[in-house]
Amino acid sequence: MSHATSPETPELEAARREFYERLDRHDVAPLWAAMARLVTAEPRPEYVPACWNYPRMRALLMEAGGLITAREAERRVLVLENPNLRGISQITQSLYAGLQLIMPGEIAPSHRHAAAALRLVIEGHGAYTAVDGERITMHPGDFIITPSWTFHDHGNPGDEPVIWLDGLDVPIVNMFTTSFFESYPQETQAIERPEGDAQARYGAALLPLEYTPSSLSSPLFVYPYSRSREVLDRLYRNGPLDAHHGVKLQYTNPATGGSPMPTIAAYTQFLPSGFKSEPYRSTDGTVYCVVEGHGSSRIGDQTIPWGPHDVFVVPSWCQVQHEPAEDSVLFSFSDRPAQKALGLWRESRG
Ligand code: GTQ
Repeated sequence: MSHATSPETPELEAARREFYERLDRHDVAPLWAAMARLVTAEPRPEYVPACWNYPRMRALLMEAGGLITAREAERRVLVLENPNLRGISQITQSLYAGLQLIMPGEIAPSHRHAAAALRLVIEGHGAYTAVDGERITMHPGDFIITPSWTFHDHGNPGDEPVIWLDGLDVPIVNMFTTSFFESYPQETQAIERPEGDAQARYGAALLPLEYTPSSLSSPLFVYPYSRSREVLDRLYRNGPLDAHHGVKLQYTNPATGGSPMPTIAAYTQFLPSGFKSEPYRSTDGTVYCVVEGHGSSRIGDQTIPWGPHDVFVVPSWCQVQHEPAEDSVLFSFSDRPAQKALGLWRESRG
């Protein structure tokens, strides 16, 4: 390859240059000039570590609340754009993230799309998301899914603004050119089952008799924070603590044990005061949202401080170490199940 870039004679160099120009006119290019950037020895993310400060984001969201209605916007969302991927609505090269606000009395109309979405409720009470015929009341810390092609609408019949983090696999869907979108004929979808039906049917370590999954996604749409917080607390007390992750759990599809949706995995983790995690990296670039606590994370060669509801991103194969300044809970999501399904995922401890 060095031969290709340093020809032996000026005649050869000129001949090559003339050849490459002719190739170019035929929509052809020499692999040997592209090989090193095309097939890299290890992941080379084009996006960077970054953090979005929640108090600043909240103020901007509230401003948006005075400038556009949820109905007019369809979704009133501030998209978290990776500083190195501006203008293409990506927080990593495979994931989208945004902060959504719904004001008291508002409705975000029902629609469905090929892209799968998750929500992490950040603040406010009294709003709901309806998914596939069932309404879910949102509480801070709750993890909610809206799988691919399920109708979903949001409403806030309460009296407080409600804000949540959206995570979607839009860049994956668009990479495959498989995007579809459809509006529901009415503003809100028909309610077919009472609230709590899915939780009772699938969320109690029980399943309907001889249940066979009819989709690749979890039939359970909400994973309440009250339950996961209690589990984190109990597992912390019972130990042991994982040196790289503290107490870290993955949300699952109760019918399969797999991830709640085929493209995105989500995690919750407890980092006790005084703990410092050992260096870790994996190929799934990961979006974190601080549920509780303050601290900082060393991401590559940067130290990023974080507080409640801040969102930060750890790029693929970038070493991370978390250092909480008090007992902290981090929610995170990544495209790990998609990578695993394709045999690509790797991790390294140390
Ligand atoms: O709530 O349905 O942040 O469709 C982006 C696209 C949220 C949603 C987003 C969406 C939604």
